[in-house]
Amino acid sequence: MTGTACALSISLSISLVASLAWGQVDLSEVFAPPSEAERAAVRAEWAARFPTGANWQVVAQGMDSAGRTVQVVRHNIQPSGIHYVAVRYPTSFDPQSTYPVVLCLHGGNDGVSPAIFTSYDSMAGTGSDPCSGRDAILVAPSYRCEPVITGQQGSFVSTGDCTIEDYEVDDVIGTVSGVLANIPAADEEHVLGWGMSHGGGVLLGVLARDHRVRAGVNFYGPADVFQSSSQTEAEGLAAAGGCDLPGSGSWRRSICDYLDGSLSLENTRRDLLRHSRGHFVDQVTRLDVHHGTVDPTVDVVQSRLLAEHAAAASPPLATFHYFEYPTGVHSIASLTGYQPRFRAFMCAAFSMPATRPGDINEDGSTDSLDMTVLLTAWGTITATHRADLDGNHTVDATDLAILLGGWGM
Ligand SMILES: [Ca+2]
Ligand SMILES: [Ca+2]
Repeated sequence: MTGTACALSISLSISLVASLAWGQVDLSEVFAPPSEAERAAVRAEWAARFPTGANWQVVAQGMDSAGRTVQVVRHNIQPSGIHYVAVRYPTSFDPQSTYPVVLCLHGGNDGVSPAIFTSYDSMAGTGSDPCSGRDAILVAPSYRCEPVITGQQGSFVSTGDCTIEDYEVDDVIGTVSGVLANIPAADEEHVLGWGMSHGGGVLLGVLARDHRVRAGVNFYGPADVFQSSSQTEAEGLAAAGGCDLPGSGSWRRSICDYLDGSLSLENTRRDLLRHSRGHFVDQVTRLDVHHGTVDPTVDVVQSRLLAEHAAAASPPLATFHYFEYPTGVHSIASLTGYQPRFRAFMCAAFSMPATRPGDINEDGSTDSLDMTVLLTAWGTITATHRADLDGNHTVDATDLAILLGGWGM
């Protein structure tokens, strides 16, 4: 082949790839169900990422209208750098006492303000604790590259690359580490959370990866994009011929990179799986899910699939409920009747019993069911498996010893 012909051939093949990527394309290959090997690869990547916070510093402080202390805290999470979190302390906070910790995970990509605590108050009905008399420490982390926005004291923008897939989950895990290390009154046996939309999806990731967070309520978060409505949407993006999408949390951006030719099929599917935490719900202990049937932003089918994954989990989750709302759209207020359910969940979570040694599935006893889970996972190297009882990232003899030590309890 002559040099000119060779150059022409390369040019032709490049333009063919580009012209094939956009337009009327069939993305079935991208959205085919994930394999166990793909799940294991994502788990392994998550296991290598279990950030801890450092240099916890209060950078702003004030009181809300009820006299509760609200802080903005700056700490370091590697490798993103500086991360900001809003914290609200209970009424008449006693540092010698202990309080549950409630993570409040916002939707969107535009940051968070202490107003999310007021939203939680109205959801819970009577302040931060609807029933048990225990007030809570509320924690609202930003996601990397976003601000914590306060009225009078300005905005505090977290550093980091907001276009990295699913690292906002790392930011929340690092926040949990920071809270437990720096607020002695935080009750490590009662860390729970709720999130909406993007924050609901983040919550699912946190619950699957960080077993210190023992209970959560997900309002219409993305849970499984390996289904036809996501494929149809992606093919619509391809047909439209271009993307202009925000940063963190969007599987759609990975599709755009795939269509641009900058992301391989394997890596595109990996990104989609990182956003499809329904495939990891077998690692979750207590979860409630609320979704409106006519949600125009996150298709209700995602929560239906999440419910299917939860029903298939072995051993089953300690508690799981899925609530669907016929006229519900993409707002909590539109989910008519959610409040009593939300309050009941929070009441139960505020008073959930401490974990028993070796009780992997948290059903109240350490027995052959837990042994089966442990032996099935034997040798797994992971930070994300419930059977890793001592948290050394491997399911091994030390975990077996813990289980046997708790046998029959
Ligand atoms: Ca058990
Ligand atoms: Ca272990």
